[in-house]
Amino acid sequence: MNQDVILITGASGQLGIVLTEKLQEKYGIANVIATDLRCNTEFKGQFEILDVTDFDAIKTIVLKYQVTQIYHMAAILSAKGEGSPLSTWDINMSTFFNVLEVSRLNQVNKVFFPSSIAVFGDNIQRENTPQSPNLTPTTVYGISKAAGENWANYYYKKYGLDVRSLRYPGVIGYQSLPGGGTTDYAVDIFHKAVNNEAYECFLNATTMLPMIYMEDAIRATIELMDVPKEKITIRTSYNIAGMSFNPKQLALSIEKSYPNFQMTYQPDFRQDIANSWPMSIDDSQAKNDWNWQPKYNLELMTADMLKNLENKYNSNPITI
Ligand code: AKB
Repeated sequence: MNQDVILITGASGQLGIVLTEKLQEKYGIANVIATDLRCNTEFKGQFEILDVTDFDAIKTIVLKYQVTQIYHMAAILSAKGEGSPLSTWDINMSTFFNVLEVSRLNQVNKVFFPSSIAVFGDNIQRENTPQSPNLTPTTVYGISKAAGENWANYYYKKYGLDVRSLRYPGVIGYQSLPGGGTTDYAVDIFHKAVNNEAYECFLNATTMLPMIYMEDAIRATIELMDVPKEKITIRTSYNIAGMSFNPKQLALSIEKSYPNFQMTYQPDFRQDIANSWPMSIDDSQAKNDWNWQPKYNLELMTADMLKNLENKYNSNPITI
C-alpha cells in the first residue's frame, strides 16, 4: 500500500491544532502537511501558508506533496459568521468547493468535511435529535454546513469521491482556544477557573447543549476516516454525541475542585443561536455503522481539563 499524505486546512484552529498532532503520530511527521493563513509559533512539522479560497494554491500543494487525503477544517463559525453573513457563506462554500474540485481532479482519495449541530434549527426534536430531521438552520454557518453535507453526498454519488463527515457538537479541549462559536463558553470558563477569576457567561444558566471532549472528537474523526468504505451508510454527515450539559451544571462540576469559582450570566445574541440547536443528539447510526463510542462524560472531561490547564498555566503563566 502506498503511503498516505495528509493535507489539513485550518490547521491553526481549535480542532486543527490537535488533529494535526494526532495525524502526525499516525502517518509520520513528514506525511502531514498543515496549512492555514497563519502558522502557530509552537508548530512542529511541515507547514504551508494557504488561503483555501485560492483554488490554484491548494492544487499546487496537493501536487507538490502528492496529497492523498484532505481534512478541510477551515471555516467561519456560528457566532462570528453572523457579523458578515454573505462573506461567511462565500468563504465557507468556496473553500469547500475548492477542496472538492481539487480532490476530484487530482486523485485525492478521501476528504473529511466537519459539519456541526448548527445544521439543525427551529422545529426539530431538541432532545435526542435524530439523524435526519428537516434541516432549517438559523445561522449562515449552519446553512453552509447543511449545504456542504449535501455537496459531500453529491460528490460521492456523482464522482465517487470518498467524502466523510461528522456533525460536531461543541468541542472542549485544553490544547487550543475556540474562536467565534456559540459553544466557546465551555472552554473559556475553564481558563478563568484555573486562574481564580470569575466568568461571565454569554448563555443563560439552563441552556443545554451537546458537547464533546477534544480527545473523543479527534478519535471519532480518525475512526470515521479509517472505516472501510462499505460500512458508511451516511454520506451527508453523521450525528455524534459526547455529553450534554448546561452552563450551571458545568459551573457546579468545576466548583467541586474550585469551590470559590463564581459565574454570572449575561446572555447576548448567541442565546438565540443556542436556543435553536439540539439539547442532545441521537448518534445511534454512528454507533451501528462504525462502533462509535464516546469515553468522556461531564465529570471525566472536567477533571481532565482542570488537570491539563493547571499544568499549562503553572509552566507558562498567561491569561486570556
Ligand atoms: C460553534 O459553536 O459554532 C461550533 C459548532 C457547534 O459548530 N462550536
